[in-house]
Order: sequence, then C-alpha cells, then structure tokens
Amino acid sequence: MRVFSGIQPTGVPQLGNYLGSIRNWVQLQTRELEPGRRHEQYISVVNLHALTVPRDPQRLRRETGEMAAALLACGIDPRRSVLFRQAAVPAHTQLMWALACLTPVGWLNRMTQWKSKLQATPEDPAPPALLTGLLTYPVLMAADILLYQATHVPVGDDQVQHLELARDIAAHFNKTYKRRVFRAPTAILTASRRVMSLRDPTRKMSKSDPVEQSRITLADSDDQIRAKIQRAPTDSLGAVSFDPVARPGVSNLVSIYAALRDVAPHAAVAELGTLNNAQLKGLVTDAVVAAVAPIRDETRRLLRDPEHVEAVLRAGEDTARAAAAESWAQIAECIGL
Ligand code: AQP
Repeated sequence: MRVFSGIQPTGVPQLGNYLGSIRNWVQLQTRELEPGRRHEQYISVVNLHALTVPRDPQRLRRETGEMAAALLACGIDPRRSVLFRQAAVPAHTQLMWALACLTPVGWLNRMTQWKSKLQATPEDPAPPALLTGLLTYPVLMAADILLYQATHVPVGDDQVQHLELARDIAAHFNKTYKRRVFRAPTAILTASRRVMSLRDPTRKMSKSDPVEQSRITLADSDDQIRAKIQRAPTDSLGAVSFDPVARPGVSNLVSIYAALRDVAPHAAVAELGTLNNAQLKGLVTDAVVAAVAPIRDETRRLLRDPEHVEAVLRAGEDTARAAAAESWAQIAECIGL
C-alpha cells in the first residue's frame, strides 16, 4: 500500500492545509491503514502545480524551500516519508501528457476549482484569463498519484473532485489499453476537511487569498493569531452551536477548536455551548496558539539550516525518481513509447 499527497508552494501553509491534510500525513507515518499492513508514504512539494498561477521565479524557489521546512517542522519525518519536489521527477510531466491525451476536455470543464480561482472578488475585481495549465491541473494531479500507484490519498475536501477525476482517468486508461495498469486510489479525509476563511466563512481558507486576515498561517505570531480570531465574523444568536449553514462564522470556530482537540464538532459544542462569542474566541485562540507556536519556531530553526532541508529533499528525490522510473517504464511500454 502506498500513500501519496502533495502541497503547492504558494505561500506559507495555513491552518486548513494543516488540519485538512498535513496533520493527517504526520499521523499516517505511525498509523496503519489496515491492521498488520505497512505502507509507504510519498509527500511532494508540487512546484509544477504552483506554476498554474504565474509567479516570480525567485519567489517560487524560496517558497518551495520554505514549504519543505514547514512540513518537516510539522512532523514529516524523512525516515518515514519520502519528501520531494515534484519538478525533480520528470516522469510526472511525461505521464501527465499521456493522460491528457486521453482525458476529454468535458471532464475538466466540470471541475469547480479552476472556476473558483477565476471568480471576481472585491480585492481582485478583474480575474485573470483561464490558462491551459489551470484547466489541466487535475490531469497533473492524476499523474502524481497514478505514477506511484498510490492506494490512498489524504486530501482536504476541495481536492476530492480532482481525486475522483484521477480514478476516472485510471479506469479510462485501463480500458483504452485493455490492461490493468492503474488501480483506483481512495481519498482519506479528516474531520476538518474544510476550514473556512476568517474573513468570509462561506469560502475556504486559502494560503494565496489576497486578504491576510482571512487565514491563520503556520508562521503567524501569537499576537497575529489572536488578532485574526478576534476579528473573525460571528453572529448575535447567543450560545454556541454548530450549524455551518445558519451560523458559518461560529461553526468555523467550533470546528477549528474541535479539530485541534480531536473531537467531533458536536462534542465540542457540549463543552463550549454556554460561552459567549468573546469566550469562544479566547478558547479557540489558545488552542490554535498551542498548535502553531511549536511549528512556527521549528520552521524558523530549519530555515536557518537550508543545507539540511536541501539534503532531505535530494534524498527524497532519489527515492521518488527510482520509483517513478520503474513505473513509467511499464506505462511507456504499455502505450507504445
Ligand atoms: N481550507 C482548507 N481546509 C481543509 N483542507 C484544505 N486544503 C487546502 N485548503 C484547505 C488541503 O491542503 C492540501 C494542500 O493544498 P494545496 O496547496 O495543494 O492546494 P489548495 O487546495 O488549493 O490549497 P490552498 O491553501 O487554497 O492553496 P492556494 O491558495 O495556492 O490555492 C490539499 O490536500 C487541500 O485539500
């Protein structure tokens, strides 16, 4: 069994990345997916995906290293996970091309993520044009997963549609070439599969949201965390309850608290139910600070030792390239290359 997941180096990871994915990756290093069966785990800093939003090369390089440092600080252990930069393994793009050549454009048109990236916002009233890379992003993601024959993919809710597409592409490939080359990967979701923006709790928290106030990052100071939670919208309906539709702001705070306490949101309400908004925000702040502060401090320490981070990535890339080359050789043979 093999776990694969990735994260784009598009800024400092935010609380949603952590609670929806990264923490799961860390836990999967010591948790069995099935009793008695061990698995390998591949975690990629997907710098090719980050090109779908054009960015300054220096910044991309810097943020790629910073993302790797942040993942190590969160607890990704190079002895238990293969940590690598996507662009260091050329077979990702080779397979992507092979898959793109049999993926109907209609399948990509149905994806919602590229549409949400092009939505106008008050901060960005004129969204950019749709570029081919943004449309074909899910094909590259399918290639990432299928290249390693991943059986399980821990992701947040926003990536579930892309994972379903990867399953469809795998089945379509097998049918086209009349060989069971790929198996269907399964999503692993956490309870906090969608952490919402602290500015607009009807949108998901995102590391590249132009509004800083919308997210808590894993580099925020205690004061920044406190200020952001203080200003998060709530409502005047009184005691705390969990109802994401009617009370999106309060429910987002409840689910962040619940995730950090490892309980279900409804269980957290039993503890928080009698609090007012200020008291709720105080408890959520304490829980977030307790989780973020050690990661922030460890990331800072690792950033002062870039040679170590680079060495970890290079070792991961050797392993990933070897696994990918073996897999690509079989695929290339199957498709007649
Ligand atoms: N708000 C969220 N709640 C739960 N999970 C989330 N993830 C992202 N946002 C949330 C999960 O984090 C993993 C890495 O995401 P990504 O960097 O590959 O891309 P993304 O999903 O587009 O995340 P961002 O933060 O919104 O990045 P930008 O702003 O660059 O687009 C994924 O498993 C994702 O589901």
